Amino acid sequence: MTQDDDKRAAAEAAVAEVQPDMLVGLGTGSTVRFAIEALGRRVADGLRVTAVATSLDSAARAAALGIVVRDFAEVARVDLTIDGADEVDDRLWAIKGAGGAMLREKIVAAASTRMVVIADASKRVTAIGGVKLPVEVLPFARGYVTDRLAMLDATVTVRDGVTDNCNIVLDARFAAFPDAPALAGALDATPGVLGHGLFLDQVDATYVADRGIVTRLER
Ligand code: ABF
Repeated sequence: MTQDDDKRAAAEAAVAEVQPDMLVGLGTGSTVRFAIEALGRRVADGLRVTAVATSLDSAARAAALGIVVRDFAEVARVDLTIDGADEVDDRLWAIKGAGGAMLREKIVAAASTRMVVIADASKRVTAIGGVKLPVEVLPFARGYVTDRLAMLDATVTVRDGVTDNCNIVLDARFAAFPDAPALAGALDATPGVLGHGLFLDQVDATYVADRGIVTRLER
């Protein structure tokens, strides 16, 4: 049983939730790729659904499998979103954004009636905060936001390249992870911060696979 087997098992368990005529939100990352493949198989078998994607990569992968991908700008509500995470704990708090798609992921999650996170067991932690926190920033605000993060005791690395939204990502490493709701509030209130990888209220359920056993946790 490999890590990919567990990613696939978690993904397939979540895709089993998809019902006919749903508008499905597709997250981003290697675990979600298994979900897109599983959904593609169900569509090939006759399931009628449409999708929106949180990244250009996921949109292209879904379209290549015959899944109808709609422009999210034309959409107000999504029925079910399936996304990955970098860390998730049993409070259903997650850190996302290693793939750089967290801003679109959070918008799609907010629009979703239900949002589920899929992961292999390596992502499950006692309490989130061990990985770097990605922060999407307007390039104009790079110096200001870097300074604000330093004042929150973070060591900041500027990621190479830009996001699908043409913004930059600052990866913030905290020696001691702060109180997550307070940190999310501080980031949300910082001009120039467009999004960040703390997902504290968005996740309705997790599917975590460990050596082939999938455990679902509900909020
Ligand atoms: C997205 O992809 C992210 O929010 C998260 O950073 C990442 C997880 O990717 P993977 O499944 O490849 O670990 O879901």
